[in-house]
Amino acid sequence: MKIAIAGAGAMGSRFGVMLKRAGNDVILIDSWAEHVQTINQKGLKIETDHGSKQVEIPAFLPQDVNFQPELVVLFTKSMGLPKMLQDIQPILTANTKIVCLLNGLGHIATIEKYLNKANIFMGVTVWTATLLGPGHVKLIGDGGIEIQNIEPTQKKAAEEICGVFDVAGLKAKYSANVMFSIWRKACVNGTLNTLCTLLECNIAQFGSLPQSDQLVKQIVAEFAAVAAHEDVKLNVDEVAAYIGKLYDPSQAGEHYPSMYQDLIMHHRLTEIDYLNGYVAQRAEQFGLKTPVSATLTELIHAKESLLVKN
Ligand code: NAD
Ligand code: AOT
Repeated sequence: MKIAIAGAGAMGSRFGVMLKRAGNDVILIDSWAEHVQTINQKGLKIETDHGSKQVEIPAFLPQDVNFQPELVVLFTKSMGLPKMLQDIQPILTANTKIVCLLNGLGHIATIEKYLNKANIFMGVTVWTATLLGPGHVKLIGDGGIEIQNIEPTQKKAAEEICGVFDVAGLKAKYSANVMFSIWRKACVNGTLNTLCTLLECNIAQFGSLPQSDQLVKQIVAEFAAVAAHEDVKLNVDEVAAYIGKLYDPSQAGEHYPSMYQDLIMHHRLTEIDYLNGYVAQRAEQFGLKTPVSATLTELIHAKESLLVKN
């Protein structure tokens, strides 16, 4: 299948490498010129549990792409999504399918401004990846994907996309309720990404703190209250238990969340406004109180003011 990865940082590189290895015709699209140039000149350098490797995979700046993909996999950060959707308009046809696996809330409304519902497939992933520098990523650990069509007639197409990912070893499953999956993953990120970034620790270190259970439950309860107003039912204890299992080093314990990578490692802006910030903002619209999410959002923005270079 002809596949374009739109946003080829840590996760886009992982998906690009695995889909190409399975025999697909894959290109990477990214607006970071040094990254694109390094990949084209030296290959993409990947660090795995079995050592280091160079993978040849064509990379393009958005304005230079001359390729008509059957499938586009979106992997920008949330803030970069509208610009990427705008930039790839020239390569999309009426039949191009787009899969969005970004973390965060509110992306469907953004994507619907650029594409028909029938072409949009939403999902979440628990794969992880780390960007070490231009053209250089670390891909360790195991993962999975859940995907669903958002237009009821497109179930078969969603199952076919799951098949393409699955054959590539990406462990994809059709989700019967992707909005639930998206909200539950947002709870993972709204707790672990935000708190590991403020506390400057990895997931296992956070999980070992005496405060971890109570903090997670408070945040998940706020997410659940807002989710209920969007017709998604989250069970706070079930979601907190799901998060608690990730502390184990055999799960995601050794992972430094992408928000930590952005702010602490690279002094870049974070996705907070699409996680706790989204919840705090929607709560206000619904007349709900979510003080923990509101304060965490302000704390991350304050830390961005201290660390992000202009
Ligand atoms: P990333 O930051 O690695 O890549 C996103 C974009 O940022 C790319 O376009 C990349 O080129 C650009 N970028 C990165 N460093 C740059 C630099 N120094 N200068 C200029 N541009 C730079 O993002 P990611 O971690 O792959 O995340 C993509 C999406 O997947 C996000 O929504 C994230 O929350 C989600 N996600 C990430 C992980 C993870 O482990 N990283 C896991 C699950 C979901
Ligand atoms: C993660 N991490 O989603 C994935 O880093 O943004 C991220 C992310 C799966 C399980 C636990 C954490």
